[in-house]
Amino acid sequence: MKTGAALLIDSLKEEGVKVIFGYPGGSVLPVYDELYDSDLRHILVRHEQAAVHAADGYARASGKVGVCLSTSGPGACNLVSGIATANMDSVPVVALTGQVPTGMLGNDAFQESDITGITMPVTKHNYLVKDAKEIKRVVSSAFHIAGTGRKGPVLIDLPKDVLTQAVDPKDVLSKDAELRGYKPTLKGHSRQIKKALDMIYEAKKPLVYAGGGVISSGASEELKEFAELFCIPVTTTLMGLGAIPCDHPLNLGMLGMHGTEYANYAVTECDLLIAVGARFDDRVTGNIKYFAPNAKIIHMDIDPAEIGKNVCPDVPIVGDAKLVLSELCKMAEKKGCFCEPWVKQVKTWRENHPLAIADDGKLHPQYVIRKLSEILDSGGIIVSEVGQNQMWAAQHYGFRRPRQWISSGGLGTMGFGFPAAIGACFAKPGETVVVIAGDGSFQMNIQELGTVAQYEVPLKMVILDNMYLGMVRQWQELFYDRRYSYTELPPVDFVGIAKAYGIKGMLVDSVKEVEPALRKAVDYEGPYLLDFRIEREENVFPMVPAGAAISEMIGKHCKNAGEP
Ligand SMILES: Cc1ncc(C[n+]2csc(CCOP(=O)(O)OP(=O)(O)O)c2C)c(N)n1
Repeated sequence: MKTGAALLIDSLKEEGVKVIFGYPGGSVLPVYDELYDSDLRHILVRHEQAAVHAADGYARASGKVGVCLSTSGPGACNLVSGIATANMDSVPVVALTGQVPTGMLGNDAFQESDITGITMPVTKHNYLVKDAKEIKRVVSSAFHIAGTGRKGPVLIDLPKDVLTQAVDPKDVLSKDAELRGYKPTLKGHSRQIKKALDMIYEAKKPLVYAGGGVISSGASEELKEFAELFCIPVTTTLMGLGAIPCDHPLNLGMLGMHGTEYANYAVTECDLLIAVGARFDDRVTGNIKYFAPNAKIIHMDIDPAEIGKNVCPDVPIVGDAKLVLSELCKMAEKKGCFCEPWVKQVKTWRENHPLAIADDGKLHPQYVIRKLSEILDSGGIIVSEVGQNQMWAAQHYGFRRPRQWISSGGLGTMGFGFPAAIGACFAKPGETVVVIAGDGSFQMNIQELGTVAQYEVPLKMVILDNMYLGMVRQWQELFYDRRYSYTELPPVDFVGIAKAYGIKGMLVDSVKEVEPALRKAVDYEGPYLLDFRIEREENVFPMVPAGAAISEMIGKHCKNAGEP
């Protein structure tokens, strides 16, 4: 006989799980008891929100499904922001939650919460298991759903009596990932692909707009091949950074609210927009009425629900980006650069409107990021928090490959970056992992310094410390007449806090210290925290004000990045 908890551990191992991030409590004690002598690695975080973000970071860095575990009630509820974060960015996570015994469901029992009900809108799918015989089947289906098609989080709620229920192995329902009604379309329709090709041949000013779908489908080689085949410039979303190397001649960097000037001009001028694994998010399109106003649109996406949601494409193609792009390349007859004047025009924009960085002897965050990029030779894994720090990192770090950039794009969850970076360290043990944080975001999950210390996670923590909730302050400066309502934060001795956990750190407040400090942190074997006291009222430019067209950027190519 085997208990439900033992079957759960067996099933996780069968799915190839090596590490899970979690936090115990009464209703999951049977699972923790099984973990006690299991060779599955469990990482004890300090808050359940960190467990799900760590599982998410693990998934984004590795391409595998990340797993987290919590108890019922408050533990499960603490997962919600993290599940919603993974959902918005289509990240494969399996969240396991304990639940009160089945006989008490619906009674408002101690630590009961209807977590399947609560997470229904923010999971790809969820399960409440009522019989231990089903555990294997449910776990295998959950992994299949999380990691295929448009990826996403799946929650499995496990009542305590199900975890303790003894089952005869012969009664265990066999795992069966063939789910009726769940069949993602992977191959693009050949007639649509042919139509897309005709449209590409007719275009004079084509542009690729690549999103996170390219990264999650592992399509970046195909994207490069496709762009090079026809010589089409590529702009990426925040989630698509790394899909094409930063120094590729056709790469225009990020578009949208804090995108490069040249990418936003290119979108506004193009006559054909080829969206690949991107969802026309409002942070990208600005006022959608003026987004790509002259362009026909080809939209490739694995999720049919994305097609026509925000824009109506001329050619929709439902399918996996990797397969669709390679099919496009295969079916192409006419190849080569047939839009030379356009490519030249884009190049001129790029040369004339570079991203600005001030050179006045003060400590600017962009400089810190560029130095980091230089020191790591644009390598490593960069995880950001949310706010200005995120946008500076996105703009100024030179990403070369997919899964090198991890950031909460869709939900913009402060407190995501630090635990997600811990997850990335477990996913990629040999890599240098750096979290870039604002002082506000870092304090949202600062307790995870305990996890970093306990497991000697060799994470490098870079805090761009402006003693403000910087991005909100920037909006108050620009759109609320500098009325800084509740966005100032008092100085914090982050180095002292790190020290209290036994972690090394250094405060940096001058330009000349930046490079040696970064080198010291990177060369150090264990975790290291750097607190950069940056120019307090630095802004992120260019910026498209909310509701404006993306061609209407403020703070354009001014030498001093501090002035709009
Ligand atoms: C959980 C959560 N609460 C509130 C916000 C709204 N918000 C977006 S950016 C930001 C300020 C971030 O400040 P900080 O982490 O110090 O970074 P900075 O912008 O200064 O780099 C806030 C409050 C959010 N994104 N997430």
